[in-house]
Amino acid sequence: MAEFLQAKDNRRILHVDIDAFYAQVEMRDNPALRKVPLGIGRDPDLHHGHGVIATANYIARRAGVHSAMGSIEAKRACPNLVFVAPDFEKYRSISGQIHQIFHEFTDMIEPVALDEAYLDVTANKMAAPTLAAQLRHRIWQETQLTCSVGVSYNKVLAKLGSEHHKPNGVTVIPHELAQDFVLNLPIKDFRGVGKKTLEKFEKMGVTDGRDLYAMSLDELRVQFGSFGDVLYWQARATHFSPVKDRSVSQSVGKESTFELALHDRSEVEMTFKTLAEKVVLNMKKKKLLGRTLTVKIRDDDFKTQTKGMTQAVPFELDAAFLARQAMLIFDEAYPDNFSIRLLGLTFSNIVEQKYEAVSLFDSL
Ligand code: TTP
Ligand code: MG
Repeated sequence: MAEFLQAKDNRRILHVDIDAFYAQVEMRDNPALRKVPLGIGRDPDLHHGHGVIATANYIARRAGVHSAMGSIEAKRACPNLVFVAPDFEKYRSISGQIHQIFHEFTDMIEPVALDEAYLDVTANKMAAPTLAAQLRHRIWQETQLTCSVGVSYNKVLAKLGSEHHKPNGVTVIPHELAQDFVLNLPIKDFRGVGKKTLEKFEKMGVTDGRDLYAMSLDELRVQFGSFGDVLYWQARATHFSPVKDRSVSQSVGKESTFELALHDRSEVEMTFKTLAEKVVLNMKKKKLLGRTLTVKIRDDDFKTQTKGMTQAVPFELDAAFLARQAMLIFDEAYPDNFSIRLLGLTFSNIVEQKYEAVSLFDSL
């Protein structure tokens, strides 16, 4: 069955990941940093021992410095480590540049992080490895940054590919090599295998893809529940998750129409609350945020008004707050008597929550 499914998957997917992103940007902008071990984070000596390493250049990595390590620990591992505080504004703007380049190749893009995305290039006539080379060239041309790219027929294999020859490499995993590639993969490299799963596998004597392949689906389900299925199919180089194209989502909204026109302000208020709750739920499900909120009102004479509010930072996904904003606009448009046939609430200028998640590291 696995072989049959594999043969059906004719997609062409790239996974792109910038090498040591924040560190590479800082080395680009200050060449003196290229020859020293560099950690992006606050110097613990200047900040009362506080700070976390966001990333490190390859010189520092060889000394044992890595992402999410405390700055003190990093300094202990690498005493001459040079610290540079992160500049998120800069990284965000470079990320925007890179995502624009992605659009030269396809509109089916799933951003994963500021420096990382899946691209489905199935519709592009050119061969996928050629596209990978062109993409790397374009990114270098525009940003003077190197990246690694994995090319294959599913997302898991494309990601494994981009990790395979890091930094500054391309790895193509075509159908005929995929099964072998996965069989030889250390068990720790499979998607979703963290510390706990790894310990469990160690006890079971499972060390690589070949050992995993030998396990039955039932056995894997008993050990890992539904994650067992994921492992079973990964060992067979099969994974059908599509590239989730979030760039097409230009707006997320909801409208209500009324057979019997509304004349009562409290009914309007209640409707906006319900609409806001639905829109918020939908935005949360899709992990999106919006910078523009548009309120739509149509009355009995079919006069339709739309009013938008745009902010520099995305709106908080708080239904009560959004409903209040909508009411401000409504009260301005209809201070007295009214007869309302339609109310709507829509977010546009959509951004991914993941992009904003970078601010989690703002407190470094
Ligand atoms: P990664 O792509 O995971 O790491 P990287 O680009 O630094 O290194 P490489 O891809 O070559 O392995 O993450 C991208 C950026 O996200 C990274 O430069 C810094 C930031 N980041 C953190 O702030 N904290 C973290 O724990 C991780 C993993 C990344
Ligand atoms: Mg990276």
